[in-house]
Amino acid sequence: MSERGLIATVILTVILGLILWPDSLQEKVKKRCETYLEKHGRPSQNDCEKIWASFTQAFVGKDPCGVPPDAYDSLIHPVSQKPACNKMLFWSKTKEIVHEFAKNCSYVTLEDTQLGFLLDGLTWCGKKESQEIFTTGCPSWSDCVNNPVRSFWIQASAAFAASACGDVSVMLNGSMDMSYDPDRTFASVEVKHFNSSIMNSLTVWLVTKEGDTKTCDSDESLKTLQTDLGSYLKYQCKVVSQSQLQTCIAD
Ligand code: N1C
Repeated sequence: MSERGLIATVILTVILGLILWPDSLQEKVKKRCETYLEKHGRPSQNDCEKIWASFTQAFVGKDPCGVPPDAYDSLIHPVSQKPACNKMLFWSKTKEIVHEFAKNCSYVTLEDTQLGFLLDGLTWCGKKESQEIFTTGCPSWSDCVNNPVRSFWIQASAAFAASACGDVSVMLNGSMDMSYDPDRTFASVEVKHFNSSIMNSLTVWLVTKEGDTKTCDSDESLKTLQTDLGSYLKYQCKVVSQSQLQTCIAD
């Protein structure tokens, strides 16, 4: 075989290998864990092996519809980190734009914390009386309440919200009828865990697209948000268009 032919064969084999045998969940999480620690330093309790062990004990060997949020307590509590007061950013149905914004404007979302970073976008579940870990065929968000992925985000969101301090922001989707949807995690978990002894105010950024006529006053669901916040947390709301945000991100 010519040298060129050999190089082409090697490249083809590597590509095929990557397609047929993608990283296992453990490899993916381990790589992300190393990347995170390289960027943020290495506090000893945030050891990647230990994190993997407490993560898997939450769902391995269990029915994929039988993992309640508190199964993740021994993972979440030791890893919880110092909150970035006045820079914490929540979201609901605005994930993409929020993460662009957070990255460029030094806001901190749950996915910027170690556990959020490790598990964002991944799927996992176990099986009763088995040591296997599955990444396909797992129950979806609406299939059953106590599914491993949903329970993780509920518990991680609750802990993140409980640590929210100072002036806090949330980006809600102004293109939806109810930007504050009682069924989403922001309303059903996070607002309920805000702690008015460490948090001062919540600013809603109502993100609109061109042509949207939504204002802070015309969105009835925001009245519910104000009621849910109670009288100790200050509330304000501003409409911001996606293009304004994009300009801000570019700047
Ligand atoms: O249900 P949501 O939004 O209101 O949840 C978003 C809210 C944010 O403020 C986050 O702090 O809750 C937290 N959160 C995540 O950080 C997160 N990352 C990835 C909640 N869910 C998260 N996911 C996945 O997005 C999760 O699998 C779930 O299905 C969606 C929820 O997004 P949403 O409905 O837009």
